[in-house]
Amino acid sequence: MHQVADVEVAKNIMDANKRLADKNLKNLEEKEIFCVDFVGAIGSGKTTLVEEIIDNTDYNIGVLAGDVISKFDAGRIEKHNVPVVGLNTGKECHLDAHLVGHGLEDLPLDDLDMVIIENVGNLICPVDFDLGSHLRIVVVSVTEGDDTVEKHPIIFQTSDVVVINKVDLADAVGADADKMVADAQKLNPNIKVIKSSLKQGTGLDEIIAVIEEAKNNQ
Ligand SMILES: Nc1nc2c(ncn2[C@@H]2O[C@H](COP(=O)(O)OP(=O)(O)OP(=O)(O)O)[C@@H](O)[C@H]2O)c(=O)[nH]1
Ligand SMILES: [Mg+2]
Repeated sequence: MHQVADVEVAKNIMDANKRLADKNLKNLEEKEIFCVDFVGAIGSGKTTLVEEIIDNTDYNIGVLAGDVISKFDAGRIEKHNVPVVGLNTGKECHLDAHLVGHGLEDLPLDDLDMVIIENVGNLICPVDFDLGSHLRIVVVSVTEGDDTVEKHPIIFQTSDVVVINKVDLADAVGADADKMVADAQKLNPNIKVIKSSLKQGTGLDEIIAVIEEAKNNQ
């Protein structure tokens, strides 16, 4: 009996989140704003990637930066002179569409053509929570171990692009980045896979090109 109730609660939460995600997407599309959300492991390079995209494109970008309790990432992004809202999840390990909806209210949407959302670092919890974006990019790095992709299949099956970052450190940590590429492609034949070293500047052009293409096809 208890089990049935648990499933119902989870289903209701998912349904409510989906409705709010659809509302966020409609709100963004009415203003012709493209939205990309970054998920990925803790420390994999999500904020670094957001910073690089801001600095290397001409889009009018606004950012929603998710963090559990701090505003560290929002503070970093603010230094790049773009509007940013820090979203604290408290004890939660993921953003949800409700929080994102409120974050969007605090961005100057009329001045923007792109919104970037950085989720809390986690490869499991964000999976079930659509936020209303057009493109989901999952960022992992070789320093998490080259078995990271095969151990967390669902996030790679539900994302559009995977960035395998910190390839400059692959030899140092004994990780095989090409294994991670193959694992991602096996889990999701439709996923676009990009290897990068944001530290050394490799892979960034390809990531920006993928975002640009998705934006043009919006
Ligand atoms: N060696 C190396 N370090 C990198 C690379 N990309 C990012 N870093 C470093 O990795 C650390 C974590 O990067 P962040 O961008 O803060 O990672 P994050 O995914 O936003 O982290 P959380 O938001 O805490 O989950 C920072 O010290 C970055 O400078 C890379 O390609 N190579
Ligand atoms: Mg970050």
